[in-house]
Amino acid sequence: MPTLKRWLGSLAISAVFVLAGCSEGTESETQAQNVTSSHSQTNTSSEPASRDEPVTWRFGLEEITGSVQDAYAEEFKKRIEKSSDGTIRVEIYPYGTLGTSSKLTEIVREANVELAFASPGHLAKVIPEVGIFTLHFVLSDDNSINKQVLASDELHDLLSEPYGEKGLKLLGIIPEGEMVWTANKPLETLEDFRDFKMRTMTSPIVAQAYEAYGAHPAQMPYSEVYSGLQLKQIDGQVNPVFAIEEMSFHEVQDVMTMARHAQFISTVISNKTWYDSLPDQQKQWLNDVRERMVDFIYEKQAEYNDQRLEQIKNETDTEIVHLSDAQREPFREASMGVREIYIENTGERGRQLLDFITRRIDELGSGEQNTSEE
Ligand code: 6CS
Repeated sequence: MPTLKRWLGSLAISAVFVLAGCSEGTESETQAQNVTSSHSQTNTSSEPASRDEPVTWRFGLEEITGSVQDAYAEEFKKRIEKSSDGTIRVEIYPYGTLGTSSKLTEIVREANVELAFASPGHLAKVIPEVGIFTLHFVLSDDNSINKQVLASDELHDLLSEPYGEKGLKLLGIIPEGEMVWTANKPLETLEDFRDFKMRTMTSPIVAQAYEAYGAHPAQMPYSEVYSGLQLKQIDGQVNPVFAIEEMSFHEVQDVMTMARHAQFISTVISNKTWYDSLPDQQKQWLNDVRERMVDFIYEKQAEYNDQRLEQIKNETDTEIVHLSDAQREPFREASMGVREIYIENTGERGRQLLDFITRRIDELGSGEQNTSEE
């Protein structure tokens, strides 16, 4: 019973977090310290001590084993270990072993872990510009268009300064699937959101998106969502299908509403000083691998989301509601004010990011090509 197994996994996450008395951003240092102490025998500097002692890159995930982030990290590990002929080893730390998303970012900034996922829904607390990826109705419904924009050098260049100022290097912008609302009723109109307690990730800009719909957003870490739904502390949550299935959220919710309002986007980060001081050869392996993994992860996330949707349809009586373009329109209109809040928070850099993404999505959507980026 894979669902039960995964649920036990997520129960273990909650237990670890509750025992550690942590919440997103206020968690004790203990779990992060464990990673350094339990690997005190491992060479984590960038220079291999000898052929017999490879360097180790630790990779922290915000998701459990079997997730999209896990698929990325496993493939990254395979490719880096192969390119480096075993002189680099990658150790993967799934969600629950190091801490919440905010904690992961913190330990990468402190250089206690070399690589991690950092999703904008949490990371925008630290880097407000990255909140661009949490805005609704910005990206295209067509992921081949999103890929051309999100993997472009121009977008990475616009984000590298905000990441760099926080001691981080942006290594990849990763799609994880369309965001889907879950609740015990269909969410088809703004009226359905009135006074609705919607769990969101922990950055204020994500919560503002749901305030604009009339909801009461409740920001909480991923590990607390299942129990929050079960105990009716929250009425609903939003995540891609693969995550809804593997975290068993559909087991405590009756309806999934697909409004195609946003993609779940995550980013891969490293400590900037660590990255800058990598030997040229290692940096090249890293950059070659991450560039070549773009197609892999677009395909993999689609496969995971499609498979898990089929599983939910076949194995549960979850109701699945698709909003029509006409039904989406009031949400699109209500979301526009949040773009102004984003620009107020981020100034000129945010405006440039928003202009760049919306312009490129429009151009590509209307068939225009900018050959300098493709
Ligand atoms: O909802 C969240 O908090 C999380 N959702 C996913 C799909 N990945 C990581 C993130 O922390």
